[in-house]
Amino acid sequence: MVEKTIQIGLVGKPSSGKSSFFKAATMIDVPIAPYPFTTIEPNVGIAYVVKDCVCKEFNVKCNPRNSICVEGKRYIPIKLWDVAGLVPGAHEGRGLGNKFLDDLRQAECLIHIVDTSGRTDAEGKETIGYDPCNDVRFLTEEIDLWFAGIIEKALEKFKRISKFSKADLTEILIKQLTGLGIKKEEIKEILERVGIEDIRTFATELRKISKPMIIAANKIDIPGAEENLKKLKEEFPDLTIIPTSAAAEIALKIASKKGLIEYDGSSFKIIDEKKLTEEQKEGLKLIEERVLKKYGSTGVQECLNKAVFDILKYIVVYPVANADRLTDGKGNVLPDAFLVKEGTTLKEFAFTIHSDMGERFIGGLDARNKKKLGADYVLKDGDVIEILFQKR
Ligand SMILES: Nc1nc2c(ncn2[C@@H]2O[C@H](COP(=O)(O)OP(=O)(O)OP(=O)(O)O)[C@@H](O)[C@H]2O)c(=O)[nH]1
Ligand SMILES: [Mg+2]
Repeated sequence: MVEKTIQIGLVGKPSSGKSSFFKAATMIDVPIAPYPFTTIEPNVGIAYVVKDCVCKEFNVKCNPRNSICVEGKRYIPIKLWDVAGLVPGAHEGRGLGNKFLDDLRQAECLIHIVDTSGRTDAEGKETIGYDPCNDVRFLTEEIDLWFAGIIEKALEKFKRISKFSKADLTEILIKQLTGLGIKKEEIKEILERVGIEDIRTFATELRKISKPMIIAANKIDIPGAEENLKKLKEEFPDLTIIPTSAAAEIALKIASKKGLIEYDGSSFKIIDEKKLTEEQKEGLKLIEERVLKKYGSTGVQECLNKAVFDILKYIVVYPVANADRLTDGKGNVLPDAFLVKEGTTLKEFAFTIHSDMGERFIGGLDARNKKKLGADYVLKDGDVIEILFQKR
């Protein structure tokens, strides 16, 4: 199987809470500290997006292979990247520069972790009354300038080659931009629409299609953050902005792991009051009041789900080898949950499972109604499908 794992990058200024978000989502212990540039080398780990599993509807007990099912919820793995902090002027080498963003070439979407408390400045140093709207502006600009740097290299190459032989700018651009997940047609379209005379404009357009960004308005638990969240929403009405508290999510997950609380993602129950210290009780009370009751959750899982399902427009499809029994060849019930792009056809899906399956494709069977499906059938979210193909 050549299933490609979706990759998501966490970006933001130093101390905004990228590593905290990473730890909250992956439960991998990484260094977290209240001073800038705690992270230098990137961290990469597995996080999950969550959707209701179809096992409930089919009234079966599933045996997931490529994913996990907990109480009727399917957890499907994605890859998360936590990188160093970006500061204004990073493209000129300030801070740690922006070279490390090359680790994010494969990321399909970026989550910009913003410190909404207003208690850190543009460089991640402690302050008061800082306006986080600044961070959205400068970070977008730094990402654009990272793209512009890559494009500039392509242009230099084009000029160099042009001196000796005929050079194809589009081809060179495609090569330089590989890994950024940009299609040839998209590059051509932008070249026609905005040209490349102004590298910045070209870079911005490319960034918009290849690295959509959502905002995690983090540290929402800190007093004063609520007003800043309002400001962010007013200033950037077109952006998806989700209030988060990475610190609260870490605390809740750890308390749940230790058996101190039962945590279901939106609320918690204390298992035994006596097991908790006064400090722990106080901490949990604050999380309840400032985060869960106000915003419904810590927002960490919501960010990942929004990025994958709403922004990138993936749907979940369950391939099975037997549409009656809902099993794979080994008898596992609903073994795999695949993330596929909205608009994917059945035949394209067959190819992503296995090139052999695509080449020998005959058709499909919808496990819900046993109807036959053709090559051009467009997959729907929650489809359970047996793919029929010529056996060797
Ligand atoms: N109150 C509160 N503090 C947070 C939250 N998220 C992170 N912090 C704190 O903010 C500080 C910086 O967090 P990190 O996760 O190390 O930030 P970072 O963005 O990875 O920082 P660099 O690696 O230096 O770029 C730490 O003291 C965290 O405990 C949150 O949601 N609420
Ligand atoms: Mg960090």
